[in-house]
Amino acid sequence: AIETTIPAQSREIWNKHKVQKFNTADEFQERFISHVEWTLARSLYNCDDLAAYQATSQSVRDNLVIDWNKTQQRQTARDPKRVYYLSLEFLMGRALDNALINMRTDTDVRDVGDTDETLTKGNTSREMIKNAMNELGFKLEDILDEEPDAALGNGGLGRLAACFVDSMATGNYPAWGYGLRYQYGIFAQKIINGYQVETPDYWLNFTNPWEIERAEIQVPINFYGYVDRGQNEKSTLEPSDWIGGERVLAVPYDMPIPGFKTSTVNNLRLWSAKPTTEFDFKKFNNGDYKNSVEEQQRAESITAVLYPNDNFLQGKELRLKQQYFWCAASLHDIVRRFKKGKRAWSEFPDAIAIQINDTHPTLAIVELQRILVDLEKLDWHEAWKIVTSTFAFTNHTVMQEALEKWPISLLGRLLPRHLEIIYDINWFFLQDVEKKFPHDMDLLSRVSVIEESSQERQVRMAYLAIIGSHKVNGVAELHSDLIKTTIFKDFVKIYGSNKFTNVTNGITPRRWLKQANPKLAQLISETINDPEDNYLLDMSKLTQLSKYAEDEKFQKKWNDVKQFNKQRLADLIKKLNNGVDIIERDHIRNTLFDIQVKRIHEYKRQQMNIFGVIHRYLTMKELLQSGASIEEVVKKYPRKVSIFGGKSAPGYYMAKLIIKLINSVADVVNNDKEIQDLLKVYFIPDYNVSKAEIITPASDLSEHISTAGTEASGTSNMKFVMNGGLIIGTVDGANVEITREIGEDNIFLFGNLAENVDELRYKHQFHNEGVPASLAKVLDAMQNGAFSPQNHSEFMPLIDSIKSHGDYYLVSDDFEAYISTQELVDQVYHKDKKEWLKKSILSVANIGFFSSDRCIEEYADTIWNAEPVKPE
Ligand code: T68
Repeated sequence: AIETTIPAQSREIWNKHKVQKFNTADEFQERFISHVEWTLARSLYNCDDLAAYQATSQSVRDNLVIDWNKTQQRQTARDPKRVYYLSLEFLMGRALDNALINMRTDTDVRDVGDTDETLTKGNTSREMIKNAMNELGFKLEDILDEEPDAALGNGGLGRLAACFVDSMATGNYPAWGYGLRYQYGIFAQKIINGYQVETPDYWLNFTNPWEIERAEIQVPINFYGYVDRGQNEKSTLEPSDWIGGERVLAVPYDMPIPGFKTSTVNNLRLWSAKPTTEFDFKKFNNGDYKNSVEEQQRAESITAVLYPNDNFLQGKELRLKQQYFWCAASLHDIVRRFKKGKRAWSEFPDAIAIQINDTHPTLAIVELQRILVDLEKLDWHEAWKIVTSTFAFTNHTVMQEALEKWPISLLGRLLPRHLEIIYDINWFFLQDVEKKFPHDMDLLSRVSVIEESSQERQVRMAYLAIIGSHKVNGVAELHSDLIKTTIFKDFVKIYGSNKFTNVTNGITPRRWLKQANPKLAQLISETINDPEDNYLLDMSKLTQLSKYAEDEKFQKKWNDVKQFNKQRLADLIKKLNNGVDIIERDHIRNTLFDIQVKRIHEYKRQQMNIFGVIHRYLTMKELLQSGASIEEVVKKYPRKVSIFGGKSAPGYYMAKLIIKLINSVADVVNNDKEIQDLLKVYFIPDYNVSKAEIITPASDLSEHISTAGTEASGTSNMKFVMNGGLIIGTVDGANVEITREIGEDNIFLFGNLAENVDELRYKHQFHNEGVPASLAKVLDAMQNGAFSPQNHSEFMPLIDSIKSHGDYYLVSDDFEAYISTQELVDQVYHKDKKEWLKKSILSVANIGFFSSDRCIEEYADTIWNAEPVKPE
């Protein structure tokens, strides 16, 4: 039984007034209006789209909260093993449309004017709300557009966490996400004169209807201070007092996470920093009132802003503060919940699994050890066994510059007790290693959590995460293999290879198919005769599409959906381009949409893509100048638009220069009358989740062309294929498994393999063999100012990186293969449309493996040992 302070005789009254979900359009409208009047204090006379969005969201949230409460009660009563997903980033995007798709109502959803016969049983409430909104005088599409993205993440890692909470709720897992409630998410990107300019993303401007503040919960978090072990020189392994210097409060904000076709609603708990109500009276009495208030205000800065780096470490003190603040608050919460069950500490790992999303939450490992030893007085080794059986660690990168390391001096000052614990963890670990591999001093220094070689001694967070976890996983097969043979090789030797495993990433088909591509979702559900969209839960059902791959009638419908989505993207581009069309309406149908949208990074090689565009442009011009007719040019280079999008870290010079180059090339190419609109280039500013929902369904081709071995997985590759786009890509990350699933005939792979990268880099370092002629043509044009007439040297750093600085990302090694593969793409797309459509259909038919539901099931079975808790 669940505890309550309400006396038994009062229950009847509570039950009599039990809150109810809206189930019909009429009930929704009533709820909507009451929120307009009571929650927003507005009325019929001043309800604009924004207010309508807020009232709709509040109404939907009411329904979710009812299920949220029931879910929490059910989970408390059944007391299953709980899963906690710790991630510094949750790139959620918008919530309303997703909630409408996922939300269940208690009874069948009754549309306006529905009769018993027309009732769609158990389908989503989206259509019903749409009609109900119409009757109220609003268009659902406009209302949805009012919602700001919850952009609390940088890229793939943050979006993965968002897909995971969706799938954990859908799979009925008793699982919570823990993160930070940044007041500013990832910056908004403006393009001014071709350059990226960052502007703040103050997403909480108009209050957030999706969050529930739990102001009554305030977890004190300490920083700095010193450790006290009394007079008699106790060991650091014994309970110690950490006397804190600075204290702030952590206040949780909860976001309901509805599962699809289930009434399970899970929780995403985001912490916000607040000053303590304790007040420095000494300062106050000295007349320093202003200063004592200012000190308090500083507390809030901890959760003010998301660090805008993807795959790069910026070792700032405030970032480490964020990490500890969040780890400590989350663990406090988790431990408090565990203690309510009055179970033995030894059962902690049977009750709880904690997954850490990259190394950002590694301090949670140390914090749990501290709680168990210092506060709960457990023996060190007993505590450590509990800790390591509880945690598991996901790695997302092999790139050196992204591996987290914190200077000892900083960590010891901010968290003096934690540093002691880290030393002791390391000491016991190195003892074990020494026992297994006696006298291997090299090995000991290689695997030590403390890096001694650099000028400043540093804590290697990834090693600490490995030592403190029972499983370590990579995010695609190739990547999981690579970490075992490269960065974590020594640890495989020490622990054996069973500790290291793979869980290939996935994406939620609710957002990335049903929500982003309603037309395709409808065609699929009609074709495989699945009106209730059960395929979104069992994506193997998509294989039924295979039999229509060559069916011309079906191909036409398939193509019509793609045309619709391309038109939708063209409309968005027109809007972003000050109302000016980039692609003429009539040409959309026979223009290949070639898209690369993702964070801008040298390893992702947007530079190679734009060099390819330049190559195409120059060659087209040469053909024309040598007297070829436009028809002849079109044969070789059919119509194409190259679309880019993505943010650069604000301090990443080369990435910013790549953005500028793309925009400069666009300027020249788009205004060149001679090539008659056969080639267009466009950089979509401020790429984010809600734009991705429009961009992804519109691709004919998307580019996933990282240097082999650098992209851990990639997830947009999965999204594009799920939406019927083909891929041009390298043999990297999840591209490998995508190829295995959809068949190598249905993907355009090219380039050197990961196993050859070291050798190629070595070659560049010691023998400058120059670049291939095709690339030289491009680089020469750049150097001659073809795209920077005012400043011929503007793009020299990009040229030098290839010609003079070792071409670390191997652009020159892959360029020719890239160009010729692009030409192959052109030929298939324009000469053999049927073949193209067949590839597209077969790709979607076989993409089911990449649902994040499969991924979460693998985590649950092989790492968490957790079971779903199904609603009755
Ligand atoms: C991405 N990593 C991987 N990191 O690059 C991508 N880094 O291959 C993979 O598909 C994805 O993770 C999901 O597994 C990131 O997105 C970051 O954003 C990041 C953030 C902070 C610090 C370092």
